[in-house]
Amino acid sequence: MTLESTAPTSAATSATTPQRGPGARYVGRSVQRVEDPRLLSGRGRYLDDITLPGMLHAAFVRSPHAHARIVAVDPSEALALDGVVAVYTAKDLDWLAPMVSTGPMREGVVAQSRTPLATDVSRHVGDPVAVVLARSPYLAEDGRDLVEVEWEPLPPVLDPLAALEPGATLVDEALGTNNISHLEQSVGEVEEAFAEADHVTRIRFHSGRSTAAPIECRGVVAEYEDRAGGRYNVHSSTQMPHLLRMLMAPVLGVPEGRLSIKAPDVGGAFGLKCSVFPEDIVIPAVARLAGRPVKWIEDRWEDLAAGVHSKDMHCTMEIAAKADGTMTAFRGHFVTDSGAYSSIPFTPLVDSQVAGVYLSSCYGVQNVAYAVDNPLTNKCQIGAVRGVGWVPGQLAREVAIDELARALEKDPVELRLQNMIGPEVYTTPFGQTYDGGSYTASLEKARDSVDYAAFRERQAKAREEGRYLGVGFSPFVEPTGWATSSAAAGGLPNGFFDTASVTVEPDGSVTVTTGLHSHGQGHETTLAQVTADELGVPMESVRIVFGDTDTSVFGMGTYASRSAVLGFGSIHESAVQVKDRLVRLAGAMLEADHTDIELVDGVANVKGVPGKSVPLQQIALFGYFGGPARPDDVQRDGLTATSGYNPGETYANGCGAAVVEVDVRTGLVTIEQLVAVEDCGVVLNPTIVKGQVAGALANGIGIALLEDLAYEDNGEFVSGSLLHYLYPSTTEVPDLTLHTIETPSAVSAGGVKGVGEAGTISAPAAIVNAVMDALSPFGVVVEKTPMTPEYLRELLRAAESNGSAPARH
Ligand code: SMO
Repeated sequence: MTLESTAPTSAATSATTPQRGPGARYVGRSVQRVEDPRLLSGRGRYLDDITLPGMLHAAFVRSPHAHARIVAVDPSEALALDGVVAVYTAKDLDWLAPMVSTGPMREGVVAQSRTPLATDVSRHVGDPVAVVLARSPYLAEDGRDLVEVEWEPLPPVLDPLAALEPGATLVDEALGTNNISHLEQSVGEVEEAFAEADHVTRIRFHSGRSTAAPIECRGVVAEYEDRAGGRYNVHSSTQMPHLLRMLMAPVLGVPEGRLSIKAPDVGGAFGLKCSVFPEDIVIPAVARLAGRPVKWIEDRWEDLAAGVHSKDMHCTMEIAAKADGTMTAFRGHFVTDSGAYSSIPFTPLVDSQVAGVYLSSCYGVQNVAYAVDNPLTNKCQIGAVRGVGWVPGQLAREVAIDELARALEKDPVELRLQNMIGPEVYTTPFGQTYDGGSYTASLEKARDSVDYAAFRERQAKAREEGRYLGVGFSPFVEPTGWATSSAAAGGLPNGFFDTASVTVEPDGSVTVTTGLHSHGQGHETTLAQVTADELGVPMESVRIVFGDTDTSVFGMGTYASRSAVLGFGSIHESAVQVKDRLVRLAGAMLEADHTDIELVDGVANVKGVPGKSVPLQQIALFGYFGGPARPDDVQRDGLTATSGYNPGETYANGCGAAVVEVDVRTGLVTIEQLVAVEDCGVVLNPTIVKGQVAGALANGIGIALLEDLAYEDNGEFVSGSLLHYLYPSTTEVPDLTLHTIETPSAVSAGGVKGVGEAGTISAPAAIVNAVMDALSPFGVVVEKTPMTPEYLRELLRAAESNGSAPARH
């Protein structure tokens, strides 16, 4: 894997942006990850490492049917098994409030209520209906198999388009509709643009059903302290401890002060762990009923069948264009096959709506319209997973642009460059304001990385030999740094921000607490880099504390590629206050004006006066115990400052490119080269960015070629193991070519943008376009992911039988 950095572009800088100054020694460097000695040597403390005294183990009885009435549940045989302690059903949990998604948080969404255990009807394979508690996880599973459920199968709703038809069977009768939300938005003169177009391209694309499948599945360990009004202590593998507490407390019927959420080391999350799941509620509730701590660790079947699924979207995309290639209008319809329950808190709109609102991406098209629908079906719920609906939206638009290029006989790279916005701050037709980016530069860089001109020659030569090579490009914009303005621009009327608390302890070491959470990203490293630079202290003296609602300041958690931006900003806002106190203390100690003090490597120096210095440890001690000579705010607040941060909209951008070969006899796609050009603004740590991008690209390969959560025609789920749900391994991930361009954000502290989802957004469309390019002699039209060998052979066979295929070699 190669990583090459390109000089920062100067397109977007701002006087209000604190840039890297002379004291900045860590940001921008590939500092080794602080957490790795712990995580790589097996000393991480994950959920399953937590054992509480007297703890019981839980196993869930789940529906084998897509849609069925629960006639009766008989636990007697399970209860007779030695070691089984209790079996609970929905009746035992009738004191809980319903889980509601999520009318109040989003306008235009039907609020759906559910109970954490199904009461009368189960709505997808894997829907939990009862829970067994036992002395060991093995006995709990044995007990689970002995619970007798009498089912009455109901007709399943499996086709999302049919689910939208009047008179369709309802997945949730209480709602009176299958459609969680229908939204439309249109800006400019869309109808006119299509009427006046020289050419209209219209495609259909179905992006397949995939999920995160993190190495560590989900889990919950909970206890209930039955004293002083009662309190729940819950350990959860979550990405967002405080929001989980906020959303769980009303269901459990306690104030937030009587619910603690602790998220230990988390072995991968990718968005999957920022939903609230039935098990999050059931485990603490039954711990209370049983009077003993309870642990539940999800198995892989449960993860795949009953976690969250993602990206199952039926897209229609239309482009209006002039004969010279100018694109004049985009129109998209995005139908998410939403599953049986509206996920909490983000709802299935986390896929469909974001495909719509960012439809114009990095193109200057001014007439844009979209509609979204979110039909419920008897499948697993759709929720947040890396790249969310940006991935299907990107696929629909970029595949359509390649189709337009073929129709107009234009080069797909030139066509894109012709229609792209410039590098400066830009407001889209739907009102998102991009903070500057390297839109054309990253496409040009990707083009050069695949040696485009030479590739076309190689491709022509290979075709003569009966080998089919193709190249595809996928420039993208990634919304990052989710805060109030970016959420509003993305269609969520909720305020998001984040907080950090920075403390210089009496010995000069530094403690930072944050409500962000790290589940592999390396926050213990990057946020320490930021803190060390801000305060002028050695990184080794900084400790980043997170993942516990009892000890960390309130925060919104980590998802939506937000933590670099929110972490940098909130630490910056807090650290400047603490640093101001430190230099004034040092000024008093050194009898110098505080404006002449600089803090470097944990020592305060008087600028230009060699030898006149005092170490931070002495300053801190003086700060806490130095008596009346100290500034007033130090006497009052010590050396702690807590500040929030709420940046403007922050958008990363870049471009993916893929070179593939398709074996037309087998339909197998081999990726020869996969390129990512990433512009996430100022890079905090190149190694960590490289890791994020490499992982995201692998994820994108999976979406393009392999990952498919499949249901049979009767709604049976058939992808319940990693033998059936394939994700890419070393044999499918080629040597990756990674480039970075740094366009500092015009709005965020430090010029930082996020990077967590970029490769997952760009890679699938690049790979689909490359496959279509390879197969263009056959006139094959790819209309879905994953592009399995079976699917491509089907298309090729159809092309052969209607005579459009070239002669076989
Ligand atoms: S799907 Mo991400 O953690 O917002």
